[in-house]
Amino acid sequence: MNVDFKKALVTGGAGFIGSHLVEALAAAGCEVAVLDNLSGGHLSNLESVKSRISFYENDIRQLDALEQSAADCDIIFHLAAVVAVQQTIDDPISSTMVNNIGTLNVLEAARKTNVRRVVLASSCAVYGDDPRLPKDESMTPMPTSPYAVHKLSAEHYLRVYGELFGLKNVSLRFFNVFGPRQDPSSPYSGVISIFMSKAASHQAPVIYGDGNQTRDFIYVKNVVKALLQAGQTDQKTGDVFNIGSGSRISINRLWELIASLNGQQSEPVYHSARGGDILHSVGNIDKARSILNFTNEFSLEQGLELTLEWYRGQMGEVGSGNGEV
Ligand code: UD2
Repeated sequence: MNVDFKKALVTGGAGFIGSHLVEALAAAGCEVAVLDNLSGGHLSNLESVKSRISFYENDIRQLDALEQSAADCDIIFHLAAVVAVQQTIDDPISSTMVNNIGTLNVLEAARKTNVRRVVLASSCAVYGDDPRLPKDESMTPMPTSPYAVHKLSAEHYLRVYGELFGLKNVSLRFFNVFGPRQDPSSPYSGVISIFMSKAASHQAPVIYGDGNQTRDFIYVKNVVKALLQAGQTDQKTGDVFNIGSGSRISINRLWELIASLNGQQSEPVYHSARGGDILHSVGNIDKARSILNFTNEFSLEQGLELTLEWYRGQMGEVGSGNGEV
């Protein structure tokens, strides 16, 4: 995909979503700076582009480091964050320093270095457990975790910087993103990463509750396309967009799909429902469709197939001592 900016900074660019974005930017001929403190990201995620990017091992809590890496950039994609919701509950103060002060630093760095645009990775978590479906951007957000508060307030900081300083910006509320490089190692990791690593080693997964709960899963490369399109939208500064597939499937069905792609017959093990889980979630993506021309190029099944292939490859590498899964 062509882009109309020459140099981009990606905060959190060594992470799961960030590294896919960095690859796409480099493929589009864009000069890319990556700032990442490697707390969740890995340099190995950037292996295929390492000779074509400038990497800064730094923290978004350091304004001077951000200013240095933002120099000459036309745009900042701000993805760096404490993304584990539980971590923001266990340690709200230090996670706020990263997610909120860090975001303010990104905006200040943009202002001071004359970066023209910022795109923020926000989250469907801002909707909280409002039972109305699908979630659309006109609903009043009702965060239920520090993480969701961080993302909502970050959206507002962007809007305010647009109004006060003319900094063009857009926030994208991602639904449940999945794909290669997503870390399956914590009980709070995305369900697809956990199911994939089980499938790759032919083990049965655990399903919490009856498995009829539903989610809107979106393949990471569809998210990258949304980020690139959002980076080129001027007319909607300060606006927010849902980025999902626009449809939902149950966790039971999800495992059936993965098991069948893997030629596996393992029955899941059922445990009691996870405290605080919402039952259903799906985003209305009409606004992104009409304003950002957003479409899901990869279907759920295609995404699952590509993801399974990657996790299987990682298992092979683990066997030979090189993998991270
Ligand atoms: C996401 C966030 C969560 C919180 C929530 C707010 C992630 C990974 N999780 O949770 O922290 O912000 O949104 O709405 O970003 N499940 C299983 N077996 C497993 C793992 C999960 O059955 O091994 C279930 C889980 O109980 C849930 C569903 O799968 O019902 C999806 O879980 P998830 O953690 O991937 O995503 P979600 O939307 O519940």
